[in-house]
Amino acid sequence: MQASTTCPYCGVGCGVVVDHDGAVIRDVEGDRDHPANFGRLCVKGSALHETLGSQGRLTRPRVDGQEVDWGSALSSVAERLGAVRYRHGDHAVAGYLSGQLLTEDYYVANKLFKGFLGTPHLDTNSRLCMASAVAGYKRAFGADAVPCNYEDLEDAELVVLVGSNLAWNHPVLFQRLRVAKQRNPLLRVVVIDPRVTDTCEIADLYLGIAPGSDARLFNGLLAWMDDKNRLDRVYLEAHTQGLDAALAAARQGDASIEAIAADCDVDAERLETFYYWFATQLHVVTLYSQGVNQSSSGTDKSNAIINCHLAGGKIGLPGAGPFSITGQPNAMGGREVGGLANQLAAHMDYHTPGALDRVTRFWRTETLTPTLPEGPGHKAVELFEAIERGEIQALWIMATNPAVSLPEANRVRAALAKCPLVIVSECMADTDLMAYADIVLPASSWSEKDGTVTNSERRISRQRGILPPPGEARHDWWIMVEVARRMGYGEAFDYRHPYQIFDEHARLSGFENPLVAQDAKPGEGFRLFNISALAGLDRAAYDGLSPIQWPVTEKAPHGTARLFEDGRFATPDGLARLVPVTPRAPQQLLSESRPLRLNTGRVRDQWHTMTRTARAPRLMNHRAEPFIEVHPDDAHAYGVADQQLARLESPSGEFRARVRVSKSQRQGEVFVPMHWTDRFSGQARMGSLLEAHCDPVSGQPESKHGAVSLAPLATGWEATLLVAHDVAADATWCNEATYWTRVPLAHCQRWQLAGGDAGAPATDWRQWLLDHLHDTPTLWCDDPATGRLRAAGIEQGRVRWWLMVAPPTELPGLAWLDERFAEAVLGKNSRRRLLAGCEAGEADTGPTVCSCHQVGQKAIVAAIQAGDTSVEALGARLACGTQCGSCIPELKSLIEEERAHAHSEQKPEVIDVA
Ligand SMILES: Nc1nc2c(c(=O)[nH]1)N[C@H]1C(S)=C(S)[C@@H](COP(=O)(O)OP(=O)(O)OC[C@H]3O[C@@H](n4cnc5c(=O)[nH]c(N)nc54)[C@H](O)[C@@H]3O)O[C@H]1N2
Ligand SMILES: Nc1nc2c(c(=O)[nH]1)N[C@H]1C(S)=C(S)[C@@H](COP(=O)(O)OP(=O)(O)OC[C@H]3O[C@@H](n4cnc5c(=O)[nH]c(N)nc54)[C@H](O)[C@@H]3O)O[C@H]1N2
Ligand code: SF4
Ligand SMILES: [Mo]
Repeated sequence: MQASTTCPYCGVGCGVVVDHDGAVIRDVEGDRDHPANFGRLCVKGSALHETLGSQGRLTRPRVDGQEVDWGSALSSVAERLGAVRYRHGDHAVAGYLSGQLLTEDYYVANKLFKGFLGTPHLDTNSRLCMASAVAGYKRAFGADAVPCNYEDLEDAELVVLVGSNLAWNHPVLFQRLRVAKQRNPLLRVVVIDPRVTDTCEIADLYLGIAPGSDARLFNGLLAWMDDKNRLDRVYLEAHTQGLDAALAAARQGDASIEAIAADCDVDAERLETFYYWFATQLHVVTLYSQGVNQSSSGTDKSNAIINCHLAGGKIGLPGAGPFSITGQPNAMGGREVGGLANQLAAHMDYHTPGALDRVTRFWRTETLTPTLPEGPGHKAVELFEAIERGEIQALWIMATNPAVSLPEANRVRAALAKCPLVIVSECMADTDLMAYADIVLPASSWSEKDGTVTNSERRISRQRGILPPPGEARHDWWIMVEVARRMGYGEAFDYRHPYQIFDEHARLSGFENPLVAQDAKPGEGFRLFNISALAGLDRAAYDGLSPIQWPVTEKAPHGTARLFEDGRFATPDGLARLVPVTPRAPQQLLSESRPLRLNTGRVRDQWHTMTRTARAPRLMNHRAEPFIEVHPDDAHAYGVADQQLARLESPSGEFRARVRVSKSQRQGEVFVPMHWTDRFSGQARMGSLLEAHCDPVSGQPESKHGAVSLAPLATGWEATLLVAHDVAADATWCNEATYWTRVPLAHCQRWQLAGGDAGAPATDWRQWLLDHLHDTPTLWCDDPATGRLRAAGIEQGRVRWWLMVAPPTELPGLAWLDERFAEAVLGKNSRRRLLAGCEAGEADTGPTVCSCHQVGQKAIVAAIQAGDTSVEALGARLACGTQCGSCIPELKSLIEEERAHAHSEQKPEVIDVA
């Protein structure tokens, strides 16, 4: 059977067609009819079916560590929340949500916490993600509204990517842009990012700016446009306010190209080329993401960008606009229902005139004590500080993991440990957060839950429930509805299906909301977010809902592709605002003891804390271990080498990982992935390194600009241990390892270990095996001179474990070894070669580059050396890059690297100033 739904990962929001039998999803493919992806999927999307299954799922509620039935779990939640409210007041209760909840879940949570529990302290992980973009849009347009759509990227003459690694994090959009560029050779792409990323593959110009210098760069652009008479005076006059103040701020200090180039640490000629391109093209899209948002001046950075668009009239047209791309599948939906602590509901803030009264009447909370909270609640970082201070006594967390993803994560953990009541709604059994939960509620997951999500271009799509949830897992909205009932709010939460919640959400969006701002009667407030034409859908219509872009109103029943086409904005006077911006440096200060700028972000094949992507072994091969990317000069200066272990330190924590020396990194900066948690590695949580400095307007933490020291991690040995999945080992080896990381493979677990002190007596590995695996080796081969050793345990013909004591660079073909764990009885040949680790003639192909076809780096390099010097030739020989296309940038850079290698050691140039 086939069913169509939406991908649960990134904000591109691709349509997915699944092939299933009602119990298992056998395959997934891109939905050709979905306007976000037209049939394409990236590697994460196409591996979705490999991440499902009941293994590892939470299947029963737990209270104080005891499994209980739903009745008692829900009563415990209701009673304990009630007790905290009674003793400490409504404001002692808080919720922390996520852009991975569906809109219907989000709506119920917002209504329950703000409307009925009477607490404003409901925030979401979107605070760490989109808050600055939201604040920037609101300051400029009077509403949190993304003006553009995906076609605009294709229709543009210039696409500027600022702080976005589109190739890895929004791969399908990247592919759309690549195709658009092939079709229209005049379409230019500029990448502005301190790191040379795979996104640079399609860049005509790359500006490797100093971290945090974006506002200076865009201020400079505004001043330059004015100097060169490139402002759109007609547009400015008719549709905006604030130009003079914005220009005055932009001209502070020295606004010469040379001075700006020096502050941003880029070449002046390149900078001016960018300014020239931007100023002379009308159809410009600036797409920005976490390099802009995750900054202590993120809101100003986004307004500096928006200012330039307004000043050039480059907005409200096909192929033009400032486009904040969203990260999570439903970051937008959360913003729409009002899930951020400074929002009330449905694009109304607490201070929006008439909003409190309107929402009170709509939710019918006027007879309740308490009434709606009167002002905003704590934003994420403040929320956990309030927990630390003991002001918040009860916290309900849904679909996010603050113990990993917040800055000063160790402090967050201490606060959670102290909090008297922590309730966690989660799909997976084993996450870092579970240790802090008093009540654990098993939630249904993607492919099981029903509802809607909104993608980056305001497009609402259905996620459809296809399989039954495992065990007793329940939908998030259902869990909240049952708690609300037990607290006496049954009437207001009388939902039996998400379509009813969606209907109420749609009605609220249109409640006392005139279609045009100027038509507002007294007491009515205009909100751009309006989907009133979707109110009243019955279950069948809701189930069949096609993707549609808001606003969806009587005036625009088929949705709205682009906003502000008429030049009217959502401010009271209809004018957009240019905002004066004074650039500020990152708040985490570099010093002699913390000399390096810490950048953090994503890798292509992983999703956040890896609870889902680590279940698909093929997604683990691209970057199998946590890493520290460092410039060769810094590697030299700090005494670390490629593939060695190293550690980063800051006052709040430590991070241990493997070094990747790379010229794509600027000198003085290091990059680490955000994904690894204590489930997967000993000490590789980036959140523990960062200080919690936030943007003063949006409250978004500065997650991209830490300050750390770097040093080698000295150990006496390194080892790789493979263990069959069904060996009951409790990983005691982690306790004494200086470094460990776990990599799920298809048929075994791979453990990468390091320990001992340099120069200490050699480890007795036979004893080690006895202690940790309670086994003696069947095969053994060692070299006392070098300390290298390989051993394996075989039981009744089956491989149980395999050990190599040597650096992992000496690992023989892992894929072959993994396969051996699947052999019921090890063949004679396999047994003979087990320690060597490969079939004769079958060499290790290296780390995976193409995850779809499992093609490794070594195999690709060998093919390039043999003359396959184009992506097409590599595809023809090895099939790499021929399915989802996510690895094409990496293939190209391997080709480049080999070429550079051939022409002596040169920095690969991705820059071509046309
Ligand atoms: N594979 C994968 N894709 C994802 C996700 C995932 O976990 N994995 N998560 C999704 C989510 S929730 C999000 S929010 C998006 C994020 O998508 P992106 O924003 O593209 O992701 P990041 O890797 O966090 O950061 C982007 C870039 O910002 C750069 N940067 C750092 N500091 C600065 C600066 O000061 N100025 C500029 N201009 N750039 C800077 C970094 O070097 C990095 O390359 O990805 C979504 N897509
Ligand atoms: N240093 C640094 N820190 C960062 C970032 C960075 O770039 N650098 N990025 C920030 C950004 S942009 C983001 S979005 C956050 C992401 O950080 P988190 O939100 O903490 O990470 P996830 O792993 O996505 O957590 C989602 C959890 O919800 C569970 N889950 C999934 N679906 C459901 C569901 O339907 N219901 C329930 N109840 N649970 C579900 C998953 O198993 C998982 O445990 O990290 C932020 N932190
Ligand atoms: S681009 Fe994003 S939404 Fe599309 S398949 Fe990949 S992860 Fe899913
Ligand atoms: Mo995000």
